[in-house]
Amino acid sequence: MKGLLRVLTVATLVGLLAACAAPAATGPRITIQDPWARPGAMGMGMEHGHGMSHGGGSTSAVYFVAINDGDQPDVLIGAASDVAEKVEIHETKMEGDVAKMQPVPRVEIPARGRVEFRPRGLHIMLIGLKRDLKVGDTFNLTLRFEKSGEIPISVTVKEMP
Ligand SMILES: [Cu+2]
Repeated sequence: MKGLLRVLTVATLVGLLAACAAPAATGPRITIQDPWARPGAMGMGMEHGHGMSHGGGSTSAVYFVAINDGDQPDVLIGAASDVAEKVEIHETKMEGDVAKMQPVPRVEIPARGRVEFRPRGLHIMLIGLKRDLKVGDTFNLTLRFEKSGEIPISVTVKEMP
């Protein structure tokens, strides 16, 4: 009886230790590196967020590198900013010689991985700018992740490289 009790106690202790250690060791850990946006001007007239290019009009696009140091994936599911009427996750794809943008509902950031948002690839589209975005300006953008929740970032406006 005494032996059985001891085994049970040890088993309970091991179980408790595992339960305590688990939450700290698992989960995604997202950081956003070098967020920047191309310049854009507040515009009147029609939206052309889904045109052939990012040139002109009242749109801009935000680029960065999403890094996940955690041991579980996370998923970017949306973004918001005060500087635009609409903020969407987009991807540019080549169809023959034509670059086409399309909205993307989810972007997975793999465990211990990274995803680059860059010109001619994934980007955060700002549609219907409410103010001019000039080189050197900064503005706030909030990225929404499935597990990590909202991550606010400060974006700097830069000339397209
Ligand atoms: Cu776009």
